[in-house]
Amino acid sequence: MPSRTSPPANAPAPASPTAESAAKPTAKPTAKRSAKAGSAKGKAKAEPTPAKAAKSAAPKSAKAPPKPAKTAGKATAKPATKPATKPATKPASRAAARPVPTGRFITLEGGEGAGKSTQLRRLLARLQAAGVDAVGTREPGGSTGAEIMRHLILSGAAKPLGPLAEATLFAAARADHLDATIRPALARGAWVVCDRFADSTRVYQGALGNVDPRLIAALEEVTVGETRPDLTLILDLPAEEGLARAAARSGRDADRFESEGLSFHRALREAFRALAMSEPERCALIDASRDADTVEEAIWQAVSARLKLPAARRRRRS
Ligand code: T5A
Repeated sequence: MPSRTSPPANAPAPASPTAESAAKPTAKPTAKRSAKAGSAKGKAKAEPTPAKAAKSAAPKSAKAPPKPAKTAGKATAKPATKPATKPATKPASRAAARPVPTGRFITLEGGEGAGKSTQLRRLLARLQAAGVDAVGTREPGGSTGAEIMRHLILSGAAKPLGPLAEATLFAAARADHLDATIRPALARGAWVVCDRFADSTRVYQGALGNVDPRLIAALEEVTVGETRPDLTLILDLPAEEGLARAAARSGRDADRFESEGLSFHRALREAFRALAMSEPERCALIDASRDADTVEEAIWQAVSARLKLPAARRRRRS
């Protein structure tokens, strides 16, 4: 378990007012997720699979079934002077309001080479050390079918068809990923950390590809539905830095989107920043130009402040 220290005192300030310092707890889980847990599809392997080892670490509380509602029978045993309706209805309504056990859904977004994959691994390790059953996954990909589509899209084979076709391909891959990997994990109470998600379609195909926003919204509605992220960490750094990092990485040629020009990547950064500003409750803008340890700590602060970690383990760490 990486036990990392606080950021150095001279660490640069967060990049914007919505950045990690805006630790406004928004801990409400995303509303009723239409989980298709337990389906045969749910057994499909996600890639990458860094979180397999964490399966047994699920906090008991996350899996505990809701307590049964108090029975209305008690009310009838009360003296006749007391109205029977109050005790009979109150426990029932409390039971109805009790949430179905569900995990949390965190997404990492940002431009090329921003450090999403690096930080996903680090966040998973910290969540697991905090006693959370945490699963790492990515887009495009994360399920058998979606990984096939990843290859198709990132090879550039679909580029001649245009951004609208690419948006639908990303959406189709996402639908499979949600059904096979994300929803089953959330339904069992796991936390899912995903490298890119629907915001990438909004930005790459929507904002930059000029695909009609109504189509982007409709695709999101149909594929994502209620499985919206509880927290989106947007890693922000100048496009030049991100591209330099991606290029310095050995053993890999530039893919379909990395090979776009600098102006594309600058516009990309601005679109992600605008997204963070437009949804501050869900999004935290993280200054990703700092060293990896400092970025990791900033992410951990944002996650701890906005989502409720298992209390006992969290106290032990501090
Ligand atoms: N896409 C995706 C769409 O257009 N629409 C969609 O709907 C979706 C879902 C996916 C592509 O698909 C597009 C967007 C993408 O172009 P990908 O291969 O998954 O392609 O690529 P990216 O998601 O862009 O991820 P990258 O692998 O390029 O970059 P990361 O994950 O952001 O960065 P990472 O962690 O691999 O780091 C890059 C290098 O920098 C170093 C790392 O060691 C590594 O060498 N690094 C740092 N160096 C200095 N300081 C730090 N803080 C560092 N952090 C990492």
